[in-house]
Order: sequence, then structure tokens, then C-alpha cells
Amino acid sequence: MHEPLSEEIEVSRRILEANEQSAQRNRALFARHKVFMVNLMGSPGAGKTSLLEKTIPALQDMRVAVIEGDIEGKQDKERVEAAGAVSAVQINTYGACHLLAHQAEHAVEKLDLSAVDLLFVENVGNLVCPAEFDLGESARVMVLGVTEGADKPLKYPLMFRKSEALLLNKMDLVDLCGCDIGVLKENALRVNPDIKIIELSCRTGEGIKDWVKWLRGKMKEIQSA
Ligand SMILES: Nc1nc2c(ncn2[C@@H]2O[C@H](COP(=O)(O)OP(=O)(O)OP(=O)(O)O)[C@@H](O)[C@H]2O)c(=O)[nH]1
Ligand SMILES: [Mg+2]
Repeated sequence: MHEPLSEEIEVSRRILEANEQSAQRNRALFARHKVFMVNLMGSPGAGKTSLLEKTIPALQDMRVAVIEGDIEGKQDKERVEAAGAVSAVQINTYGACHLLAHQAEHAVEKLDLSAVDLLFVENVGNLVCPAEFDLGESARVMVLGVTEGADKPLKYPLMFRKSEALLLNKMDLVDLCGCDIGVLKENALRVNPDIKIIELSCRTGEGIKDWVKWLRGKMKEIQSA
């Protein structure tokens, strides 16, 4: 790796600036339609779609839509539709490891926001890049499988730092994989003392109620502000 050249820094700055403008447009649009948007992030296979499959049926009183970000394929879109999402839109990035705000903006054009209360954007599976790009979300939530290891907050701090909630998924496997949950939480709190940590399992359903309660509270808090 070389030190970034001034032209490279300039290009990155322009990309981030353009992204921020799209993100602000998204935020204004969501505010106008009273839609709460969650940017859901985490490694490939952490359990983001599994979480949506448990969350959507637990929110029967809400109209939940989903934008799915994947490099290729539409498997996750089909899964959330089967789980009861009122609508779902697939974005394929064909290589890029994160979503940009303008991609979300185009996907949102395919939704009828007047018929949506809660919008999840499942970002591309990646523990690094999605955290760098604001999509105009109301809240950032990350899913980490306990199978990924207790050291992850220290090695990949940005996503932990930028998220309001950390969902520790696959708790049914915690003894099998030997993850020290105390150390994992301590590491996450060292990186972000304000992060809300919820232990859950999308396999057994343990902890889903706690997550849904937190989400409802956050929606109330932001919508009444
Ligand atoms: N044992 C166990 N397996 C789980 C749990 N949650 C998800 N899985 C499994 O983990 C695998 C990946 O789950 P997904 O929900 O597809 O993960 P994802 O984060 O959406 O993956 P990408 O969209 O590819 O980034 C699947 O085989 C799930 O069945 C859990 O709580 N416990
Ligand atoms: Mg998925």
C-alpha cells in the first residue's frame, strides 16, 4: 500500500460529498413520509436476513418494506417477501461491497412510501465499508454472529462506533464456538460506550422481543422529536 496521493484524496472527498447530498435528500423524504429507516449492516452470513425474517412477523401492526443490497442475486428479497414485507426492492452492486445513498434513493423511487411505516435497508454483507456511507437512515443497527469472535470490535471498530445497536446473533451457538460474550461486550463498549447491545438468536427466537422493544422505543423517540 502506498500513501494516498492528493488526487486520490480529492476523489474520495468528492464521492463522500456527493453521497452526503443524496443521503440528506433521502432523510428529508423519509421525514416527509414519516418513514423510519434502519440501515442494517454486518458481515456476510451474520444473520441480517434471518433477523428480518423474525422481525417482520413480530411487527404485525406496521407496514414494513425492505431494500436488499447484494453483490448479485435476489434470494434475500424473496426471503423477506415470504416473511411478509409489504414490498421489497433488490439492489445488485455487481462488485461494490457497500451501498451508496444514491442507490438507496433510486430503490426508494420504486416504493410507495405513503404505504410504509418502517423501511429496512439490508446493506451488502461486509464488516467495514458500509459503515463509511450514510444512506439517510434514522438508525444504524449492526448484526454480529457470536461465531465471528470477541475481538471484532477492536479489529473493525468503525461499524461498532457508528451503530446505535449491536445485535449479538447466534447465541444458540455461543458455547459451541467458545466466544467469551463478556469480553465481546467489553470490547464493543470500549469502542462505543453508548451502543445498545442485545443478545439474540434468529434460530431459537431468544432475544427477538428485546430487539423489537428497542426498535419501537427508538421509532417513538425519533418520531416525537
Ligand atoms: N445457529 C444459528 N444460525 C443462524 C442464526 N441466524 C442465522 N443463522 C444462519 O446463518 C446463515 C446466514 O444467515 P443470513 O440471515 O442469510 O445472513 P446474512 O447476514 O443475511 O447474509 P448475507 O446477506 O449473505 O450477508 C444461515 O444459514 C442462517 O440460517 C442463529 O441465530 N443461529
Ligand atoms: Mg442477507
